[in-house]
Amino acid sequence: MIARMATNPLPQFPPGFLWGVSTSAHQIEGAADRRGASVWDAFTAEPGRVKDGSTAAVACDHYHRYREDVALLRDLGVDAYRFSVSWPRVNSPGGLDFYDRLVDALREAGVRPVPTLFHWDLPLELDWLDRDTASRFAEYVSAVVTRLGDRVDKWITLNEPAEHTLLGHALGAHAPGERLLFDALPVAHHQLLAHGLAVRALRAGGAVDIGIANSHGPTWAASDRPEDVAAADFYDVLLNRLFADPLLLGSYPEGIADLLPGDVPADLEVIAEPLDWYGINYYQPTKVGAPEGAEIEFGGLTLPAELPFTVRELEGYPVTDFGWPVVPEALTELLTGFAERYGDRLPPVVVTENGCSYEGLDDQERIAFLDGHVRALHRASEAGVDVRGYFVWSLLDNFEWAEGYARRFGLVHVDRDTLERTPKASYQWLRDALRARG
Ligand code: IFM
Repeated sequence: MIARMATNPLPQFPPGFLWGVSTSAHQIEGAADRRGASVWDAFTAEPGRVKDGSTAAVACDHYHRYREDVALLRDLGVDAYRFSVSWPRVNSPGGLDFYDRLVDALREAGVRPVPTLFHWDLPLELDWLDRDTASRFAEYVSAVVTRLGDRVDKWITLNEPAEHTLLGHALGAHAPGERLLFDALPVAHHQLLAHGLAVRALRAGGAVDIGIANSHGPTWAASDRPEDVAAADFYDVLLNRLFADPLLLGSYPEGIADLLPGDVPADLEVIAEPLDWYGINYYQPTKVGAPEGAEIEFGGLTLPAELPFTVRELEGYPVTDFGWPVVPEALTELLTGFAERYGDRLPPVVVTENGCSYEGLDDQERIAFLDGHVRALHRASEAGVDVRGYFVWSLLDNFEWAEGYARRFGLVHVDRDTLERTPKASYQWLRDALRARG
């Protein structure tokens, strides 16, 4: 049981540090009748794919209620709002008009818009196994920057290509529901290529402040046994280095490039376009051990026996309602480890997502979680990591992918029947803390 928190002021970060909150289009917008279908619409339509059988057709109806949500952001006092642009909506007539209105409303409210250009809702007719999807992405990005670039000055290309690859294409737990295991590697490569092409398209459109939101977490070996250490190292490659090395070092971890299609050295030049900042989504560390020769169930996933590792329960930490361990100090470890590994190739870092799922309006556990992670981030900053921002996931309770609406990550409660928004204790805490910072 986590004790009730006192509202301490937030630690002091260097000037210009951005406080923000994050959401994504498919998880909050609704208005599915005003956009084309995405892989997630097809996936949720298949019985048994989403735990509570729900879909995101209405979600939080943010499409129609965005003014109310912008007012919540203004009252919260955040500097920036990270949302995503729905590619299938942009492909539909008038689709960009919505983002035009949203960006204007945010600017009027004094909140900086920070769009993410892909957060998993791939147009249904496209497939990341197909290399051409990367070029299609760059065309779509050009259309978005042409329309919004006069009012948006901070951009994110992709959200968590690791999860989209691993959960969506390797393990089949997310859309498009493919279970290709290591044959999913081209999906990672094509997303990274799409990222590089998008950076070029954004710069050609005048953008100057470009990053990505990659998910990362420390990997802890289950023991010092060489087989556990080797398994943990392999997992670290899959979750962390496969997605960071090409961007920051211009190379893939050993052994990966041979498994990829196309002219990989030429693609790596595109992928490694310099970034203005590097976004990290952090939730938890993972304990990894040697394979045990049997299928295992972990965190709602079925991990096949042929994987060269197993994921183990991390004991001795409090857990969120989702069962995720709460380990703020692993955020410090992650960031100092990144600074060590990538040195001066690592641009300034922004935590583009961090948050937790808990029930209830008096969400003291969320306050403790956020407070602990902000302090862990501050320790990384004091240790010399150039940290420039922190975004809470999420503003609203929303559609948590294969979990449906059962997991509540919001600072603001959303009633599933009426869609009424009610700020939680954590919203008040963050608002007061942001005000107290002066
Ligand atoms: O809801 C997701 C988000 O879409 C991507 N990062 C993790 C969050 C919580 O699972």
